[in-house]
Amino acid sequence: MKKNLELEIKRVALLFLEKTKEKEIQIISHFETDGIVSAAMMIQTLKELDKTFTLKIVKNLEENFIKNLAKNKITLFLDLASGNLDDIKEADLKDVFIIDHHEIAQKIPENINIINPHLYEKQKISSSGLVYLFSKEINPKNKKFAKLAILGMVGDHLEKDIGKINNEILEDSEIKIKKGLSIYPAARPLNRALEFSSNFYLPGISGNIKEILELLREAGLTPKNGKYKSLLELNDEEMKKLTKAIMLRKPRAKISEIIGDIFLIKLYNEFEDARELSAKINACSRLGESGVAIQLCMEVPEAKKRAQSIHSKQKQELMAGLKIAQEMEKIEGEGFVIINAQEKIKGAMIGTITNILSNSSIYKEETIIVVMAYYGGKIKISARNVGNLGRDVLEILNNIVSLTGGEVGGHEFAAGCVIEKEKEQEFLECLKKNLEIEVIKVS
Ligand SMILES: [Mn+2]
Repeated sequence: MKKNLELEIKRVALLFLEKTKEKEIQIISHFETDGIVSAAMMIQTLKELDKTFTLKIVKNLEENFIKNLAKNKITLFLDLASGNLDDIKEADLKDVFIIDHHEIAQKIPENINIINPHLYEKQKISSSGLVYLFSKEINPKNKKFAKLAILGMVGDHLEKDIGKINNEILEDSEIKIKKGLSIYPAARPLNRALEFSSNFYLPGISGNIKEILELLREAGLTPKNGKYKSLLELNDEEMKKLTKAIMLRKPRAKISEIIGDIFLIKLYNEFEDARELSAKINACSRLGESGVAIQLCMEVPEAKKRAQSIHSKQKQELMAGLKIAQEMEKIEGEGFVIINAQEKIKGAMIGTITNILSNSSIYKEETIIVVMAYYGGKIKISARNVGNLGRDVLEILNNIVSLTGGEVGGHEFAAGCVIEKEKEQEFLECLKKNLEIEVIKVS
């Protein structure tokens, strides 16, 4: 018999309350937005129930970490663990609960209660969405957390395909939705946002300051005291004009990529773009300050400034890294460019930098951009196609890593890998060969 996700949440919530009557809970959650938001909702739910708990935020779940967890407590995993069922079984933990939306890789052991949409009609829902429904089941008053569930949904990029459950959560939440261009960062002056957008590519316009100013003028937007409005400050009329100007110029651009919903979430009594909040949370976590990220979600007064300054510092570092990437010597060929930044740019940043470069007009469409940088004792590599056109970069990286060793992830127009440091030259040689061979083939 096929069970229903919502009924299962109800059953597991009741069981959880029963099991935790006299036992301490240890919560383990993931360090990015979805996990942080899940943890923030869960600890507030448990506090109100007067439960005793501990919380650990981790980047990934390792076998040794699982082994060392306290056996006598109730263990609750959020936004992770679906792929670690064998390790959890080995660790001999007594009572385990998992609320997660990642693929289930192994057989579910008997003592594990798992809430995971993959077991049902596969709805796209974030872990925070599941935690939200779980919390609301425990106490209907927890409806107040709905905005956090939406933040987690945006953090996991699930906002383009909102299903039935997410729609219900949206209805519970008091958030504002601004329809229109989905430029990010939406809070930056438009000329700057169009120049350095990490999600929005318009051939001939993105990154091209002269064209951007011309486009803004056509849309009737002029700077006031030398400053353009941000996307969030546009009124409906201005948004329409700007959208029209962009569409007229580039009829080839996909509408779904250009227009979307911007979710504005009220934290500390101010509405803020969920993507920006998510970036703040991730900036804190990456700096090892997950505690600040959680406090931000709980609207603890001290956390607001701290998160803001961490995020600003990270943005400055990103801009500096982008400048280095643009100015340094590159390996360029027909249809590709390789930037081997080594220690000059932080490995954690190259994904975003590669995104921005591929969304600018520096390189023509179909160009493959590969950025490499040292990352701990290893090398991190990020590859993109300008304009989401051209060869499958995931396949290219897979081919090379099958020779050099390493781990690959991503999809056809955006992929990345991590390799050992001593493989740097071998990787570069293989990459060049791979990219050049294709040119000979097509010409
Ligand atoms: Mn997630």
